[in-house]
Amino acid sequence: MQIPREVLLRSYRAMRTIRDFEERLHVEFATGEIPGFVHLYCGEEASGVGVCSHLKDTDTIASTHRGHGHCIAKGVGVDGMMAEIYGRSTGVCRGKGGSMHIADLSLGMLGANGIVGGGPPLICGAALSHKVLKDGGVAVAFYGDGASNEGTTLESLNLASVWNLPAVFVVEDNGYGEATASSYACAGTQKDRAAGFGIPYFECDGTDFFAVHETAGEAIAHARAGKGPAMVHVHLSRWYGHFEGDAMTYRANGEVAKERAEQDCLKKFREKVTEISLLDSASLDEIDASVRDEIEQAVIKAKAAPLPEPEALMQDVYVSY
Ligand SMILES: Cc1ncc(C[n+]2csc(CCOP(=O)(O)OP(=O)(O)O)c2C)c(N)n1
Ligand SMILES: [Mg+2]
Repeated sequence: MQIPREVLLRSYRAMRTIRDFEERLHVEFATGEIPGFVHLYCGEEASGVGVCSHLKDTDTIASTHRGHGHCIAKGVGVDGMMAEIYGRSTGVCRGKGGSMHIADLSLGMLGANGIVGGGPPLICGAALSHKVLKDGGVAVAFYGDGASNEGTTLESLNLASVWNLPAVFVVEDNGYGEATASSYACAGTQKDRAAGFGIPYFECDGTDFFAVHETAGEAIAHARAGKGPAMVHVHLSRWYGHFEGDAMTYRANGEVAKERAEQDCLKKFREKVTEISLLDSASLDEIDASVRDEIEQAVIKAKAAPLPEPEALMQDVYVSY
């Protein structure tokens, strides 16, 4: 499938933004200035971006505890995200959510989620709304291999299938749930699980933007056409610990270094697009420089922003209709 130039440029920018955002957070978190927990998406960029490259603002996604990449891929601005992670009042959730609760409903980003397996049920609700309202929208749940074992996820697959919902289940399989290998913790296969609920199954290399784009495109088109849910099993790797501070003693020596050297989605993207002259290096270099500056500014602005006022504590607790 021929991907338009502006989609390629936008997707590269989104992947580069996620990478730089995460690499910078890794450094900033170590200073102790960032409250709470941070889980980095570094290494998994092509998945969120490849999937979201098919979505509009009116489509819905639900994310995980490792949610920064999904937010950026769905168009949430880095200034508001960085401020949120620093707990500042200028944050996208006014500094009250932090890393694991970034949401922007105006962009169809229902939120990062500290509850493993919390996204799939939300997506059934969102997909039911899309179906009832007949707005042509699709709802996508990103979840991990660990979350694939949660009852909530399996119930959601069932519900989405029996209600024929426009829902896409994206299993981001990075091989580990915390320190436990998925080869140990996941019985059977994701493919068999999808088949068990009568759901079409797709799978792809999550370090190759083009593979994710093509595969997710088919799954999303299936759901958008009213043919019911689909599952996309994305194989990828996380480059940092489960959370910032995890010593990763459960990974083999050199495992991550090898993945960084050989399976870097940004390097693969650049090699492919320049080799077949879809884009030139200069345009990619320009994006790199502009993103570097954007992230730098986001950190400066977040650090300078005020914390929420005490009076804000009870605001936004309940929704008013
Ligand atoms: C319901 C629930 N159970 C357990 C946890 C603790 N926990 C947080 S992340 C995680 C592992 C999730 O693994 P996976 O779904 O593969 O996502 P990954 O971290 O690999 O992106 C666990 C067990 C939780 N947050 N929520
Ligand atoms: Mg995992």
